[in-house]
Amino acid sequence: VVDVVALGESMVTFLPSVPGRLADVPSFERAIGGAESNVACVLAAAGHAVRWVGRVGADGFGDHLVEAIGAYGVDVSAVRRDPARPTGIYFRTAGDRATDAHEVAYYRAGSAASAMSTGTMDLDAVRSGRVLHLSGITPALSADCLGLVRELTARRPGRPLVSFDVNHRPGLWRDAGHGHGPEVLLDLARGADLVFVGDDEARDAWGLTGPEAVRAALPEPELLVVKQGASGATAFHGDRATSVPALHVDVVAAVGAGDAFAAGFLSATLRELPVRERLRHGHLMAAAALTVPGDLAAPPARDHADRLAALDDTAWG
Ligand code: KDG
Repeated sequence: VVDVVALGESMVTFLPSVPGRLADVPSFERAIGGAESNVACVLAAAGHAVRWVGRVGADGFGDHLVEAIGAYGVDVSAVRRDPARPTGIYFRTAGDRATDAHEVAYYRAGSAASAMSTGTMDLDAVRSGRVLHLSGITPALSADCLGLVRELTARRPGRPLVSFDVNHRPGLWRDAGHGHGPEVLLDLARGADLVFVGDDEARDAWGLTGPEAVRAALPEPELLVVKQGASGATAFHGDRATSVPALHVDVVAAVGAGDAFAAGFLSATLRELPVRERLRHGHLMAAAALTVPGDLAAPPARDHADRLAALDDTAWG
């Protein structure tokens, strides 16, 4: 039995050789990106049975994604290849250490993944896990992708536990003619069982300030995790709230940290650990991702992470 199925667009990512404006970077190093497959890779590295479902082109970049994600131990057998559309790619600059202000240039409009729909995906494979992990990036890609995510977040008996990371990408929604991002994302989040959202996203998208305001607007999910950047995260479980401070690390690049956090929280959720330890596993995985330039870092081994997560509050204070 698959623990987690993650569905979404993965892209070949190009990381800059030097800091500075995109216009000035002379060369880039190839890596892999994609919020949902990042979650899948971290979960697989942490010892879970994971499947990533997506669409890539019948091209070399598609081959690379399937091979690289597969090499993490993620099942890629349900990934579809599109002979007519390319694999999405993106370039980014190195963030300013203090503000993490960086540029991102996507080349993904009309990509193979933007043609994900209820008709082009194997829905049995998509629903084959205990958990289905989705994000708010997919519905921004096209009307078909939005339709697919609506179908997967519809509350139906027997569906997997639906995990949804809001991942608001204003740049993608600005170009999308099929919906207003903030409204669509709130609506989709209401259909999920477990929701991750950053307090900055909730403020910018929904005008909500502070974790309690987010919970008041999103009472439906059984678990709601509001990430508060460097200061920590708060999980609402029913009407109980649990907050855990984040680890203080020397940040190299924040990209991928939210995905690693989700993977750590999901891993501990699958193992039915207490909510406080789920948050700590999220922070531990995020700390690993924060300290490397790419999206993905090798996560701490499970027994090591368990020991760290079980330390008392004075260690985590
Ligand atoms: O969370 C990291 C992702 O943002 C990155 O890999 C690219 O999936 C991506 C996106 O659509 O922004």
